[in-house]
Amino acid sequence: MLPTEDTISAIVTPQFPSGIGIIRISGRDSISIAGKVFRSSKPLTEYETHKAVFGTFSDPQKNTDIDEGLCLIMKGPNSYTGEDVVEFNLHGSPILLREALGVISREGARLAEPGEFTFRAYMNGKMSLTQSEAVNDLILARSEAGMRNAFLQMKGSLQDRFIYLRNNIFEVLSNFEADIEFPEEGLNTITRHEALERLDSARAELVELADSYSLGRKIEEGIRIVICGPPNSGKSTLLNSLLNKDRALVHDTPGTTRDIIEDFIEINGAMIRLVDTAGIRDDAEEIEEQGIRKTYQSIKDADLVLLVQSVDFSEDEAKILYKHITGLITGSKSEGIVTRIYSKGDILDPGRKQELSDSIGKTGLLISAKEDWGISELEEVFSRTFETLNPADADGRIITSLRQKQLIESCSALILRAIEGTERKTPLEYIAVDLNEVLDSLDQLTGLKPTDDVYDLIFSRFCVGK
Ligand SMILES: Nc1nc2c(ncn2[C@@H]2O[C@H](COP(=O)(O)OP(=O)(O)OP(=O)(O)O)[C@@H](O)[C@H]2O)c(=O)[nH]1
Ligand SMILES: [Mg+2]
Repeated sequence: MLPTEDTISAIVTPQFPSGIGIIRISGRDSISIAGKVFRSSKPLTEYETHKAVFGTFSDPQKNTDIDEGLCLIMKGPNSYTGEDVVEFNLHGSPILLREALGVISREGARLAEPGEFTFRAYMNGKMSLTQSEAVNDLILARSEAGMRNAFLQMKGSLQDRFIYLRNNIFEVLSNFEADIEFPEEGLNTITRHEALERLDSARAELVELADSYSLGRKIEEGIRIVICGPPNSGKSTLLNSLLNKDRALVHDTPGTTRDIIEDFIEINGAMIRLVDTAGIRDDAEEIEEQGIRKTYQSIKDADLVLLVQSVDFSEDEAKILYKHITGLITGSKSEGIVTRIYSKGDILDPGRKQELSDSIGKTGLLISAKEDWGISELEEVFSRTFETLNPADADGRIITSLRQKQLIESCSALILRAIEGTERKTPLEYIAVDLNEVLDSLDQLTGLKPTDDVYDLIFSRFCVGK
């Protein structure tokens, strides 16, 4: 565990040339250290808290001025960390900022470890563990959906649910304990039946939360959309067109793409991982064959498969391929996961184009990557796929941390055992043990009961300066 008594400091903005760069100091000596390195019209201690002060940042030992800028003093506990915090807004030169940080550290502030400011915020009760985890998710968010989920969790959406669940279970447990200690006195305020109902609903919510993890990963890592089909059908051209850049080689030789090519786009707030694959055919040579095996694996892992076939491709062969591909996808998700894309629509004359478009109806999509039509309709298909995966009312209650998932799963397993025990009329003492363990796990989740490895487990993964 890191010490929390000393004063720490770091550059908190990215280190490349920019308009402004910020250095933060936190800890009990932060204002006195700031007073040694920053000159303004009156001593820093005489300013009110949360007031920006203009002045000169200098090196007191060398007696040289380094920069002009603002100094913001935030006295604890009304600061990010809960301690006295000082932030300098200087010019965003990495060399200048490093020199200024060197001066601050020489005057007594230790260089902060990754995530140490947020660690202190947690240790000082400014935020819970789930909120701290959300801070990092917010910084690392790669899509609007991820950002929104993280923001709501940082504001406490998940925390509130855990507290609600804890209160519910605590009440059930208190009733059971009253029954154990004073069985004659009828102290319990809720019936067995009510207790069971509460445990059931707590468990249902925990199961839902644990299940949201796979969506949480998808929001962070992107939903997987796999482009597959026969060689030369225009898969790589479609990839490039969606990405708006020349990511993959395109050539009229069948078998141009032999390996998996991945890239990301954000569409309507959703992060999408596009996967281009080697064309599928029977008579492939050995290297191509290896590529096709990778294609099959990608299809199995996909959230949506685009089966791309040129409009002049034989419909009989296309049907066989469609069957083959849907056959690769097992389980409940095979429904509606494969969308047929009829590519190179531009090679058809207008009459034939209309005819084909009518016959496809809603079973697929006619596009031309060359002439750039049908692409926005395809993007709408992506958005719909994301929406079906991401229920709109789940805002802020999609978990993204494996730590949380494991603790939630252990809670729900213990509650299930308590429910079964209650139903079987197991002695309440045994059930109380399980419920106590649930409370313990919930406290580890929220951080109410800090464990020794909490810094290593959570905060060390943050960037320096957060
Ligand atoms: N007319 C027309 N030609 C296209 C279109 N899209 C792709 N092509 C052409 O079709 C050929 C094959 O394109 P690719 O994108 O390399 O096809 P692929 O499916 O990735 O092929 P493999 O990687 O070999 O499996 C190239 O000559 C492209 O220029 C389109 O929308 N219209
Ligand atoms: Mg290709």
